[in-house]
Amino acid sequence: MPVETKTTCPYCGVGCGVIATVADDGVVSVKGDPDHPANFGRLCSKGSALAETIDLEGRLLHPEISGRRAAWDEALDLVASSFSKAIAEHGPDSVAFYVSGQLLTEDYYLANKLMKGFIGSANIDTNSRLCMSSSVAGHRRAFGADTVPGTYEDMELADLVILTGSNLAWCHPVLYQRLAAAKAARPGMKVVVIDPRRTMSADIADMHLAIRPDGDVALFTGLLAHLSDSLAIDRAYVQNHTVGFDAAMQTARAHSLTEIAAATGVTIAELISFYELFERTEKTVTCYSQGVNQSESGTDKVNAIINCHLATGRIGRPGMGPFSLTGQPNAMGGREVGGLANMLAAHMAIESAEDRGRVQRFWGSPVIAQKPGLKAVDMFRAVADGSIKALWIMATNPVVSMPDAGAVETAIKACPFVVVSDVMASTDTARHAHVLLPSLGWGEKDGTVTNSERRISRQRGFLPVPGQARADWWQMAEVGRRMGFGAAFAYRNPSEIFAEHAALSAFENAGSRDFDIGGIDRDGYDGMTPFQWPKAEAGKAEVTRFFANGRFYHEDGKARLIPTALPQTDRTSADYPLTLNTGRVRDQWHTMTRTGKSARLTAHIAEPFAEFHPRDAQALGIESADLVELESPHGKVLLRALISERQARGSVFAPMHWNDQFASQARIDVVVAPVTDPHSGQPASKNMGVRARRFEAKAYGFAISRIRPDAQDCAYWAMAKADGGYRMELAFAEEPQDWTFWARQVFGIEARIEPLGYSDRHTGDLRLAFFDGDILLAALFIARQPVAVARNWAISQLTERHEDLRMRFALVAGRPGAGRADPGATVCSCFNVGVNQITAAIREGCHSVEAIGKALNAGTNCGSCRAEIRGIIDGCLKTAAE
Ligand SMILES: Nc1nc2c(c(=O)[nH]1)N[C@H]1C(S)=C(S)[C@@H](COP(=O)(O)OP(=O)(O)OC[C@H]3O[C@@H](n4cnc5c(=O)[nH]c(N)nc54)[C@H](O)[C@@H]3O)O[C@H]1N2
Ligand SMILES: Nc1nc2c(c(=O)[nH]1)N[C@H]1C(S)=C(S)[C@@H](COP(=O)(O)OP(=O)(O)OC[C@H]3O[C@@H](n4cnc5c(=O)[nH]c(N)nc54)[C@H](O)[C@@H]3O)O[C@H]1N2
Ligand code: SF4
Ligand SMILES: [Mo]
Repeated sequence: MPVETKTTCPYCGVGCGVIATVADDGVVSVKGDPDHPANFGRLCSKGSALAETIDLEGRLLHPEISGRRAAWDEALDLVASSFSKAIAEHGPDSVAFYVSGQLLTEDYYLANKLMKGFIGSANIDTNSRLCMSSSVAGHRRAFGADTVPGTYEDMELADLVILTGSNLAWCHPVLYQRLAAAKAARPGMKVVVIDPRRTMSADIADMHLAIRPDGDVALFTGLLAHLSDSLAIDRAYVQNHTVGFDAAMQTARAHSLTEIAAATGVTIAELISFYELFERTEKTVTCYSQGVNQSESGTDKVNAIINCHLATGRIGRPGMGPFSLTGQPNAMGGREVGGLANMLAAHMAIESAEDRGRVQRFWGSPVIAQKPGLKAVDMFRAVADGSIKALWIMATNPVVSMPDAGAVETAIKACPFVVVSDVMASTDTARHAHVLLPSLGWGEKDGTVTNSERRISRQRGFLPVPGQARADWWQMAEVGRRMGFGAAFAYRNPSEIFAEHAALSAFENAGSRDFDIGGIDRDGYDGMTPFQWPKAEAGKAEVTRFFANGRFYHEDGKARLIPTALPQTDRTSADYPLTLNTGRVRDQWHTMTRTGKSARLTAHIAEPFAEFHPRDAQALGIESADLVELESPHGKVLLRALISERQARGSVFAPMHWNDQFASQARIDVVVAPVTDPHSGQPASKNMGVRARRFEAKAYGFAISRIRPDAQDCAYWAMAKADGGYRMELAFAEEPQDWTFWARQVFGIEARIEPLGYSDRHTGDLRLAFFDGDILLAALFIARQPVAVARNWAISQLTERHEDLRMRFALVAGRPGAGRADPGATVCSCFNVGVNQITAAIREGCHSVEAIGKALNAGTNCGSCRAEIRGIIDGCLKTAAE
């Protein structure tokens, strides 16, 4: 009998419920959980592909010490003794944990407890510093606590939804679909997208404001002034529940509309129509994500937005409110346990002696951290200057994701003792660990996560424990025990940890703190169904929104409006004249350690790229598919040029995902400066001066290979998983002396296998294929220009049997045989439908997303590609009309 397990998706903060089924033969399949209130059965492309990412290829399956296999006891003893020694010799602040919003709440709770209550330092910070900390700081300034007031349903109930600095269609796809469905059902609803790029999210927008980088403070400060001029202020709410209105207003009034237009790059006409729309629409939700948080003015952006909602009393009521969309599956859980260096557990404040005393009493701990610890960027600076002697990195890959990643890598390499807990054996960070600890991954581990709307759901294991992997909480508890804190870390399972976490949330609370889940069913951990906090009392009807009736968490119970001065936003200079913006693509997750395993997900975008406006590209002499070097004072990357009108002039966009496991030189954070927001310490990952230059390649290449290629001596390579093997893009500054020899090395071809080849001295074209009987082992296509071979067709040859010589020659000719059209780059990853198939269907009369769905199935499963399909249709029809 197949066994079904209800669990939660391990990717984004939407927190979709997943049903995983293990069939009798052990094969796993996943589908959306129709009963889960985040997704009601939907999943996006990444969630739908989860079953393709749980194989054991590349997994770390046993502890390692300095690269050799070790027993758990030896590894844990070494970690505990190294940390204890550093603390004894240099004090508690000489050690640090760098953890992650992808830990489960139980793991996170223990890491925080060990560091703040037992080691006695607050040097625990997390990748949430790079992600949500400006929202946390903004919330705390405005509300007195890190509270997200609204719920997902508010986005469906609103008459106006503003997406600022959020590419919802690609980054919170199921929420985007809920929004699109609500708008389709109620066409009067308006959507405004505020983003320097015209992203896929703009597909459903009534208005797209192509804001200048970091223009948000100006935009919302201007809005506040407009609301006051047009008498849209809710005087009673402001009077009864807020402080600081006059000061905020004074700052807002300091700028004319002309100044706001200049600072935002948005025309006065557009500004007025946006401001008037906001003014007249009471039910407004403003959603924001990294375009807001990851900025030198990130916290001010958050407060500038919240100011407008407080001033109009549009908060905490159905269909209204500011809404911070969290990125990671457990960014919220991490905030609940106080995983940031400047927080205490259960939303208590490290600055407050009373709170510190309370947490210490509850834990019965020997010490409690007295002051905030080092925030991520400062933490790695302290690693670099030698003041951190022992560092434990868990569930994050800072050598890829931290700004100034080159310096971070150097710091980690020089650190006397580095522990990395990960699920994968080789990552850019793991390669520098002294001790590597194998963790349980999704589908194996058990615990809870909290999504963007404060909903706590269970992640449940349904797979056998692979090798010697162990849960992250267990690793923390074992080290705690070995450091001499046995009694406080004697947990047998995550359920006991969760019960303690819930009890702390209720401890001496009585309504004084927002986070209270004291009312959970203590025996119900295994059967827990998703619930939203607060849940102070068992069984009581849930209050799912905060602040409709005031009652904020500052001492006087009032919210704060914060004056937000216009920041300096231009980071370009004569030497670095372009603005670099970085972010995400639809089908990859962060540093690709998991999504990079799925050929289907990789097919959407298989290479790292730099996206330019056509006129900038022209001025730089860059053509589509050229390679381009991006450079800042911190470092350099080499990426494929992508030219599109979606990009604003003067700026370039590059994805954050690619790293040394997948490309030669594409870690974009090597280029990003370690500049941070002064309030939150969050890095400004989206506004950076760079210069771009076309890369002169002597030759370009494309290759497919049955085994993972080991690229050598080439300036550029980018590798991706493909059905039946790997695909690789290549470029050479110098041509190898002997292509056949080169190919044999890179693709591991035995000497007995003779190549089938074709070369044209005149054009420089060269093709080589290696067959073992009728099986294709590898093929290499070389040209002086970017190689024009049909990629998906070539890849399909890896799973084809090449029985006769004609078929083998067709491959070397680099052309699909008769009757075998090339599907083109994948658009729909659920049904593997390529762009050429879609354009063919459009030519045959399918002029809507629905018609394409009927003809090709594309867009009918997860729906993540619907915006792209619409774009292709619009493009084709426009071309046809011209
Ligand atoms: N597919 C996919 N989904 C993900 C993730 C992933 O890796 N892949 N990661 C998850 C995580 S951890 C996070 S944090 C979220 C992030 O989700 P998002 O924040 O939606 O994603 P980003 O692409 O980082 O940035 C969003 C947008 O901000 C815009 N932007 C840049 N500068 C500015 C500015 O000054 N003002 C405004 N208004 N906009 C600006 C960018 O052009 C970009 O389109 O995604 C989550 N979901
Ligand atoms: N330039 C630029 N940089 C950015 C961003 C940006 O927009 N632009 N975004 C920032 C943001 S918002 C974020 S959230 C970060 C994300 O950056 P990271 O956190 O560095 O990225 P991930 O790839 O998610 O890293 C997670 C690691 O944990 C491992 N892992 C997976 N599951 C488990 C588990 O259960 N236990 C353990 N121990 N390990 C596990 C994975 O294999 C992987 O190595 O990047 C930040 N960096
Ligand atoms: S939207 Fe996609 S990635 Fe996010 S939780 Fe849902 S299925 Fe997972
Ligand atoms: Mo994030």
